[in-house]
Amino acid sequence: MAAQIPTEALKELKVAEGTQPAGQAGNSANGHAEDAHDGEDSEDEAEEPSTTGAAKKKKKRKPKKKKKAPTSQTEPPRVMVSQLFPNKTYPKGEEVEYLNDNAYRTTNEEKRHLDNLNSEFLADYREAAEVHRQVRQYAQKVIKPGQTLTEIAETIEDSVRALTGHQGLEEGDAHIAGMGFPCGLSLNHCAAHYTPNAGNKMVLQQNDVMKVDFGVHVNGKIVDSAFTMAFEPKYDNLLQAVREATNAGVREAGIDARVGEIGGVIQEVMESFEVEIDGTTYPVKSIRNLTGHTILPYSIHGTKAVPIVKSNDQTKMEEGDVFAIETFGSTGNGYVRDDGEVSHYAKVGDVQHVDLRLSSAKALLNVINKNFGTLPFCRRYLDRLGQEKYLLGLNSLVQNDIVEAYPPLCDKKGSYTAQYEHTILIRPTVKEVISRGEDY
Ligand SMILES: [Co+2]
Repeated sequence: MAAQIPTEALKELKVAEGTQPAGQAGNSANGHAEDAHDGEDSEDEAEEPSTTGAAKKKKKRKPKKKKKAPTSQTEPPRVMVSQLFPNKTYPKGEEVEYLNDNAYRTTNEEKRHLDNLNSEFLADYREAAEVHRQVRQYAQKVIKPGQTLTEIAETIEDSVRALTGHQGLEEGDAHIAGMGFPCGLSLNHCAAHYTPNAGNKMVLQQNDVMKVDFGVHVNGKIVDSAFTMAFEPKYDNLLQAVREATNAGVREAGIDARVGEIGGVIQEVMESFEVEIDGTTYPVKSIRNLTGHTILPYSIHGTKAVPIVKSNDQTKMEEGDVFAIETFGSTGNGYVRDDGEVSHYAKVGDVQHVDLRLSSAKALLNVINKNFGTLPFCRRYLDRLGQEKYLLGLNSLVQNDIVEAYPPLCDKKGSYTAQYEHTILIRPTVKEVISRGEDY
């Protein structure tokens, strides 16, 4: 889920505008990102059924990998991930060792001890990440033009709830595990925070570019990860630019890294690409008022931002931080505005007591507290809890700054935008790209 920079703050940060020349940094960076990714896949996720003659003859042979690969998952996915990986032996994400001044951390006793203290936190995060991977890989297989956005959102959300084992229909259940935030399905010039509300009949088209951005949480540990789907090869360069920009951001992240500099590297990679769509060539621009962000327990947007353009923000990444590294590329202005009907909301964390005069607002706040707390939700989630005629109450909670509305964020009409996003843990000993998969 994207974080947005207010226009005033953007001016203060003196972010760089316009395209940068295609630099070497971008190219070499891309190579590294690919290498790291490939290595990880074969190590942690690839399942290699050995089919040598000798192995076949034996009636029983020991599985090559100690981890059970998720081959017994169903289609659609309905088997709890906790059953596929007993005793919480969830797959690791991509572990990347720290460099230079921080290289000592890999083997340092004190850092390893600190890391061990977090084993429950890690298990929750790895479970949520495995749910995300299994659901998104199924989604990538079955989502096709001709389906309604409502169908697509429900395919993803029903699968997430089944794999976490929490349907979220009883009070408090969605708080244990389930959707970390609503499944965003933003099309074309819209970059983020669009999901259908009740009655939406929109159908995915062959020519569409769709950002699929959903969160999975286990005990409040939210995995925030997104990808882009397109069905026409003309968009390939746009998607590649953004995928590589996100990988560059993931690679640059680490203890003591300054977020403004990471933004510069992301921008350089992103803006080294151009894309030809229907006979017109467009430079790919980083969307300068969208950012990555820290993630806190039950809170999708922490206090630190990771810009996707060069900026003078000197904020450092620190041990223990969890970051969503997300980048957005656009063929339009590289700037988004609020546009259209709101679907996404979240209760504000540090809200002081307000005397609500509207009884429907009071009742709705009670429902939000008991089901979502500060986790983002959408109107469809209120519908499935049986809530009716709640808009007046919901708007009142927004007016009173108790609930924040997250309207769709769109670039100029006719443009195309893409997004890729990973969640990374800045562990004491190592950086873990928790949401890394074979797909992205
Ligand atoms: Co996000």
